[in-house]
Amino acid sequence: MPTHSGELRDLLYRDTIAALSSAPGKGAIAVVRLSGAETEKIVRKIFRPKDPEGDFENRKFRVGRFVGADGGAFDEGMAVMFFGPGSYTGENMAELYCHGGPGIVRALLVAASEAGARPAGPGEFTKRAFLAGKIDLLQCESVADLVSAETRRAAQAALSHLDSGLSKTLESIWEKIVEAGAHLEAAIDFPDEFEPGAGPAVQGKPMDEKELARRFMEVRDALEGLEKTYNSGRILREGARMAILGRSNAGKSTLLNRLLGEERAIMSPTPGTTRDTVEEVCDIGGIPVRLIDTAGIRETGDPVELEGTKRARRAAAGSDICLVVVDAAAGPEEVRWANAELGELDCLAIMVANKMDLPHAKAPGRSKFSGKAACVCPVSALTGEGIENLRETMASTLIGNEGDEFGGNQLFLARERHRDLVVRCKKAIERGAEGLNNTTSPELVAVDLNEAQRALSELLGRDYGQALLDKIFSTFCIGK
Ligand SMILES: Nc1nc2c(ncn2[C@@H]2O[C@H](COP(=O)(O)OP(=O)(O)OP(=O)(O)O)[C@@H](O)[C@H]2O)c(=O)[nH]1
Ligand SMILES: [Mg+2]
Repeated sequence: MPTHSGELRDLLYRDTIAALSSAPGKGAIAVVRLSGAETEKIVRKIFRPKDPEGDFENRKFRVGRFVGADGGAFDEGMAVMFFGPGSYTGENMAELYCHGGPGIVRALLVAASEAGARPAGPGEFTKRAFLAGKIDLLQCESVADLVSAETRRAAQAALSHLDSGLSKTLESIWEKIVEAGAHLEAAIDFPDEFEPGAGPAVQGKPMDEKELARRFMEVRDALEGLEKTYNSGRILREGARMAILGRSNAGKSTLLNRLLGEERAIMSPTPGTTRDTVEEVCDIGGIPVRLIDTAGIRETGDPVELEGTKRARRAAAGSDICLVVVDAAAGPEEVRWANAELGELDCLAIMVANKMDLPHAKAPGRSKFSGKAACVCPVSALTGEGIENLRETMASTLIGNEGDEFGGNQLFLARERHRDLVVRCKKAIERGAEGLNNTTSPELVAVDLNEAQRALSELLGRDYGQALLDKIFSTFCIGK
């Protein structure tokens, strides 16, 4: 991986940074991190080891006391050195473990600062790792995603990016584009040989226009496969919104409480109980889902209820999927009502046939909602029957199996930046393939291929500007 020398040199020789890496506030233990050329010198000034005869060894803890500029000790803890270039940032680094009181942390940061460190900016440790060529830009982004993952599954998706899953897939696409570029270049340099079956020998068999166009389409399909994973990736990273809609008294609030496992919303036999929307995040099959309980929809002259109904529709419009709750004991008219009243929402829906514990309850068979097929989940929000199946249906409807396409690695595009660049690359490849099929001059096809390469390059962080770095790292925690 290339190092990014200019900026790196500045960073390496100018300053050593320090920051609290654990969460701020009171805790049992806090971790302060340092990185930069002066790290060891600073640690020796602010940490007095219990075994003064010993010395720092790479990645080995030492017990001792933290001291301020006046030489007074203020805490007991541990220090560990990570010597470059094998460290996270590639520079000399240290982690100091102190007791997690805000007073101690402040004193330790002041001591580090007085000894020559400056406070780190957001994500500056990871930025240094990037500039030192230790990790690529996609991996940097996955570090931030890992830190902010709300569920185990979201963390797994981020981890697969950190393990270079996405980088490797993109690298293999890059290589195919470079190979196609070499053949195209040869066609430009030796135009007479750009005939079917002829052409100069470029890395193995020569390629004619047809073969090149076929290769272009292969690349295009791979990019499209990646693009398709975006919605699922976004949902895993940012969470999904799911409004619970239905007629008054269908059991929406009871369902919300059942899914949350706590009595969050008020439930009652009186229709019109829920007036305003009630939101809560829960883990559905590893996906962070914001459930929004809404006011029941019914004809009413009550202005508060009318406003509640408006808010319910607004919540539905901003949702990834809606749960349409119907009272299964109220007859088939309930489903017709749901379609008539909510059909204009035009959103993906799961139909929840509630109150299945009642003697006359009957769940509708396959259902359509807003003209689209909708899964029907028979449940009893009261007893919990069918809730596990509903959870599974919610998870599979939200994420599907797109992530499995890449060798079962659960690879997802999780950021808009990634999706946009994949689409830009795909479009350029499509234009190139079209050019080849229409026997456009190879020079023009080469322009498209260059554009595809530029997009991939930007995605992999080989080609980046300060603005992009600032944007990415500004979302990081300080200390990461
Ligand atoms: N038997 C049975 N009763 C249920 C079930 N779910 C909800 N109920 C009852 O139906 C009534 C209405 O429940 P809520 O959860 O308040 O209904 P809602 O859809 O939120 O109603 P609004 O907020 O008024 O729109 C309450 O008396 C619940 O106990 C169920 O699965 N089985
Ligand atoms: Mg309610």
